[in-house]
Amino acid sequence: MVSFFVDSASTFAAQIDHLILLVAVIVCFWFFLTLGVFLYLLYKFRAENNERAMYITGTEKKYKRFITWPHLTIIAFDVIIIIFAVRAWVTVKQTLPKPDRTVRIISQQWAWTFVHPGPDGKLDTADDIKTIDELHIQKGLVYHFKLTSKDVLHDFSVPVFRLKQDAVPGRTITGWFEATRTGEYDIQCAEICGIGHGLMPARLHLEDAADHKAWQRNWYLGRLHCGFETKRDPQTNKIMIDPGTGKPKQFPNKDLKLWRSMYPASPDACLPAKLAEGGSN
Ligand SMILES: [Cu+2]
Repeated sequence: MVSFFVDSASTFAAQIDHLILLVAVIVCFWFFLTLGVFLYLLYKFRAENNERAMYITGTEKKYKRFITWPHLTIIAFDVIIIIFAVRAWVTVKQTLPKPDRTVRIISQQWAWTFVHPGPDGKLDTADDIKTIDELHIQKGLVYHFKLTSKDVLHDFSVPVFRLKQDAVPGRTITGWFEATRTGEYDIQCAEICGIGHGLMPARLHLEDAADHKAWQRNWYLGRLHCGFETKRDPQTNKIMIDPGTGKPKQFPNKDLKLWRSMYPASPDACLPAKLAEGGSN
């Protein structure tokens, strides 16, 4: 029922949805029953019937059942909810299935930085892909995330995954998810983290294997330019000039070698992305 309002895109989303539905059904049932009894009593003991209210001191045992039985019923239904809640908690927070990929998520006032494993599938290697406010996930793979904060408390919230996790400065929190569909969805910060809290959304791109690969490839193409880059003087912070030509000095782009090793069969990285992809521009 919840997925009628928000798409469900993780392996554990259904379990959370069932829990929400269970709570809603139990609460609605008792709410309407209580309301019905209340309205019935209002009608039955209305003024024109001229019934007098009874004065109950609380010392007579037989009247205590009106308190005891509702109490016991509430506890019984609480236990049912707790059983299902603990099961969901164990799945989402306490179980950590073996990961196919790991991503690093860094929160700060007021943006998300995502470090993805590059084409080698491993984090903390030379081909890692770093993005701001944009997370790319391959459908059908188990991901671990390593969540940190650079400044204050944030909360990594992905409604379609039914996942929320606080980010705590000084701690690296590991969690997991597995996407079950493709599409583009919201990521939010769910912890008031300062004046820009409302301006801290990000986009989640769920892709199949081919699209995910294409994104990695395009990301590198977009960065390589012509295989050369300018550099700033570390002392003056000015762009370094070639004294011979008077123009900015060109340094070989450090990503070029990496690109060639990863995509040996691809068109030359010096071409603009559209040309290399076979476009007309
Ligand atoms: Cu935040």
